[in-house]
Amino acid sequence: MPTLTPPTSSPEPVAGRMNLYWSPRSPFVRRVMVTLHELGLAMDVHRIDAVVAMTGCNDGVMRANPLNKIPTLVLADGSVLTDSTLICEHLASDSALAPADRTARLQALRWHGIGHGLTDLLVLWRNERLRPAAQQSPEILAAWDAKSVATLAMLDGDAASLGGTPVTLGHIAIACALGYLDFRFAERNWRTEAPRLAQWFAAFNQRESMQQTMPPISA
Ligand SMILES: N[C@@H](CCC(=O)N[C@@H](CS)C(=O)NCC(=O)O)C(=O)O
Repeated sequence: MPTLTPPTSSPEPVAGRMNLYWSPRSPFVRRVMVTLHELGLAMDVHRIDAVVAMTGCNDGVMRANPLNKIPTLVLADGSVLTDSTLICEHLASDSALAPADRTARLQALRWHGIGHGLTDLLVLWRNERLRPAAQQSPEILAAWDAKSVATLAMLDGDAASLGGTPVTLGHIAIACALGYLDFRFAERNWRTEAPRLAQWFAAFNQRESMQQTMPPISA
């Protein structure tokens, strides 16, 4: 497998380039990075390492994005995009990742929405699990469990379709959500719940874009 030179990285934005507020552990950032790799644009982005938390503010991120979220993409002309879905759709707008055909596009959007929604749910679920045990809500934890089970079952039914269509932003969003399940919910063994989806993911996960964006093993 060829080794790609990683995109440049430093604590400060570089004028005249695309600058991405980035972390290797964020599944939302990963979706943007996979999209950049699939488009052959990964080398064009300057990464700015950003540690963020719901419980605080990162001054550097806040200067670009008052919502304090990553990914935040600052385009070469200084325009700022503040949400992974918007960023991916902007990057892919003239490419096959966002098909022009109406039916294919609708399917891609649907998968993009479900993949993003599953990621959202998993991140919130993990945040709840990180709170002191006495402050965690058993109702919320049970509801997220039920919703994730239902989402995986739905996606398992779409596995043949996912495997049978060219790669879109939807495929990327679902793959990044499943990658996050492996990263943060390793004990769950989701593959027994969704074996056909697991088979699709095993193949998709071999793509260079996925391999180059694996989250680090350590916490
Ligand atoms: N809807 C946003 C969610 C991004 C998000 O929540 N990112 C987390 C890191 S994984 C974050 O920036 N958290 C910091 C905060 O909420 O202040 C997107 O899709 O980009």
